Amino acid sequence: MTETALRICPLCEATCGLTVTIDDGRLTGARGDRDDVFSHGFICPKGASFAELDNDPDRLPNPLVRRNGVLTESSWDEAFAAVAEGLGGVVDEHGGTSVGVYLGNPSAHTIAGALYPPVIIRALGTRQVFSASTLDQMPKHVALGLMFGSPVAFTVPDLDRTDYLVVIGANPLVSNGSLATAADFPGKLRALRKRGGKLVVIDPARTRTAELADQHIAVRPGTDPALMLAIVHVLFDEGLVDLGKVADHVNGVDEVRAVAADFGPDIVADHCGVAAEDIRALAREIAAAETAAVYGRIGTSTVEFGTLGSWLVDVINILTGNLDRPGGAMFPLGATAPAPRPPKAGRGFRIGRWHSRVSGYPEALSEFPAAALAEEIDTPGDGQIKAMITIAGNPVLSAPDGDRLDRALDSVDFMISVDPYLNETTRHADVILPPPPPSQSAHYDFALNNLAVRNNARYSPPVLPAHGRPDEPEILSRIALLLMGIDAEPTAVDDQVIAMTLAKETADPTSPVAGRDVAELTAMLPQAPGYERRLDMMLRLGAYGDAFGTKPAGLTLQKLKETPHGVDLGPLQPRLTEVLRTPTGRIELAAEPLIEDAARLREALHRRADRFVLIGRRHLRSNNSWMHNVPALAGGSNRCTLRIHPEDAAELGLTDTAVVKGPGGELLAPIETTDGMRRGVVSLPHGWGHDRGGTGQELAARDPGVNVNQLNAGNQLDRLSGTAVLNGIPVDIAAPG
Ligand SMILES: Nc1nc2c(c(=O)[nH]1)N[C@H]1C(S)=C(S)[C@@H](COP(=O)(O)OP(=O)(O)OC[C@H]3O[C@@H](n4cnc5c(=O)[nH]c(N)nc54)[C@H](O)[C@@H]3O)O[C@H]1N2
Ligand SMILES: Nc1nc2c(c(=O)[nH]1)N[C@H]1C(S)=C(S)[C@@H](COP(=O)(O)OP(=O)(O)OC[C@H]3O[C@@H](n4cnc5c(=O)[nH]c(N)nc54)[C@H](O)[C@@H]3O)O[C@H]1N2
Ligand code: SF4
Ligand SMILES: [Mo]
Repeated sequence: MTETALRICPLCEATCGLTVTIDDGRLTGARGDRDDVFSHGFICPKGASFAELDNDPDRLPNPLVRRNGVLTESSWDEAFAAVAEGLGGVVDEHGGTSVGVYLGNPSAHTIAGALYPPVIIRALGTRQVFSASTLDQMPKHVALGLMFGSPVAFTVPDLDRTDYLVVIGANPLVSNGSLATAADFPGKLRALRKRGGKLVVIDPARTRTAELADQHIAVRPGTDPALMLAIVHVLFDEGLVDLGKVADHVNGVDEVRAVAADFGPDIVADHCGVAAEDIRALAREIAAAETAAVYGRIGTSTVEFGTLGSWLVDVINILTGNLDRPGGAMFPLGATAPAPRPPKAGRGFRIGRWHSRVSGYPEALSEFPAAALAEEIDTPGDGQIKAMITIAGNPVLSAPDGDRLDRALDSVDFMISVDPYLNETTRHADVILPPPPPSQSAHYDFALNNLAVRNNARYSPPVLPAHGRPDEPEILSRIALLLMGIDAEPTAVDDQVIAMTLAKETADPTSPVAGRDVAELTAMLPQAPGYERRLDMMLRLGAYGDAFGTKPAGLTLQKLKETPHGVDLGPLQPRLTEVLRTPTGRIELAAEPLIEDAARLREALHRRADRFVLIGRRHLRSNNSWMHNVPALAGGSNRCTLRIHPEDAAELGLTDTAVVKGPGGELLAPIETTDGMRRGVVSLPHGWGHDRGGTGQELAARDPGVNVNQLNAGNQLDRLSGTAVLNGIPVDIAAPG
């Protein structure tokens, strides 16, 4: 008999609601849930292959434990015993601070990834913390922190209401959007144009998003900060600055004007490869639009001046009066975010509170650069990483210089990977603890709901039973308990967090539960898995919550369960004063680290242009490194090819393949000529290079592709955020010979 169930898709940031079909206890299909309050039936090819991905025969059903050098299937008890012995041994000998932790991208999409890694890191007391953030959005965090005092005060474009959208270095028609959670991003862009709005895309490649746009500006890679400063220059120069409603909350406007003075359109035009007149026209149009939003993503982030670029996106939003107003760039308010408190001065945000051991990189958000992981493992000395825990990550392919990391991981005393697959990274583990597939896991978007272009809350309980297999919350809790030396049920971790949180909330006079009794509140949480108890607590303490009974109409987990298609919490609302946490209580438009970095950028304007620069791209039917093993997503065109302009290819005498040489290595890739590439710019996707052996992804290994990150030496970082430069890498291209 065919049954159906609802499940939010965890495969990208769009968080679409799916209706999955189940036959005989197995997932057999997935379609968009038309009644989902957020996605209204939208689905992409990845979501449509949810059942295949879930059933992938190469997913590990049981833990693997290294015995006599060989990863061998074991029981869960044996695996946890091996963790206790191996990790315990390293901690006893070298301390918890010698354990490195790497958190990968799917951690942002799972309940487990949101709730448990902080507990593990705290239990270890380690500062050797790394994540995919420094291969991705860390520049945005740092820019937000410096400007608003909170590194998670995300601004997102109000897609449904804007009249003018500038997309810089993002390709939402393929990625389905990032740091702006919007199911059916493509549909929202079409709707914008249909209602008479304008879409401008700034990207060195003519992407699908650029093809949809009214205007495509093919900027030279890595030069957007200069381009944006030129826009700022024009805004000041032509008297177009109008801060609108936020005018009384901004410091530093004059300093920004002074910085931009050096970046006139005529000065940056050559550097950016964009005509000065086009820059002026763009500035005038943004200023003149009824409402406008500038939105930047990977192309503004994983570049040399990533933090500057991320900052300037919002500088333009602010100077044109578009921050915090409908149709502009707004602050979402997720249902599990703490309920807004009265405005207050914060402690401000700082980077570099401590520095990495080997290269002295500043921490950002208590993390070191992922690009520095290998050196922290393979450089002997005090504080060297002796053991590793990877959770939902594949840094051997996703971070620069995978060969070095490959060797480094091989050398640690002990390594645990929490991952469903045996892959390029996890093959080095001594114990792999595989979480069950998504169908057997509950889902709530703790992180992404705070980035949604419309506020909403949706919860999916597990669709299928896990048959006695521990879920990921339990796996991570058991690791945490081992480290804390506590012999208790896994839910003890949740109980501890709940006790701590409620103690703090009840003692806070501005909390919705100020002065109440912790025991009474705890008793109101459901008899349910620990993560559900925590979710219920967070919802009830949140902006829309029932405040533990004081607001009976408010949200609880029970209410979410009764509304399986989700609760719509309405369009984004202005809320600047709630989010500001700078010491002055105002937006710091000209924070010192940014102004200093702008001076470095001024120097870079005169740098000689490289013959070729490499950028990345994504594929609609892929996701970073881990979806190349699903038949429905494999094959077809646009796989791991080097895209190059036909005239560049002809000049170099390229026919089928090209040798690409970068600062960190060289590789041979099949070429694909297209006039959609800017001359002098080539692109290769990441997440490929499945030819290392010893992995368990049979299909992926058959069509391995090449690892673009091997071209990267790993020492080029955005200075402020420690984010690896993954776009705009100088390369030499030649015919094989
Ligand atoms: N050159 C270049 N490199 C890039 C990028 C680029 O644009 N260009 N992009 C960067 C970006 S934006 C990112 S986010 C990173 C990603 O970097 P990573 O997060 O390190 O890599 P992924 O390929 O996303 O690996 C995800 C891992 O999680 C596992 N996994 C899947 N589902 C689950 C789950 O439910 N639980 C657990 N525990 N594990 C799971 C998969 O098997 C896989 O091993 O790559 C970065 N690397
Ligand atoms: N199908 C699919 N969806 C995904 C992923 C995937 O791998 N596949 N990955 C997910 C992840 S982890 C993330 S972080 C998001 C990323 O989401 P997006 O940022 O929307 O995705 P990208 O395709 O990396 O888009 C970056 C764009 O920047 C352009 N670019 C490169 N360098 C520059 C530059 O210097 N300046 C400018 N202006 N543009 C530049 C590239 O040509 C590219 O079109 O996508 C997510 N969604
Ligand atoms: S767009 Fe993202 S969330 Fe939606 S179905 Fe596709 S992969 Fe899933
Ligand atoms: Mo990402």
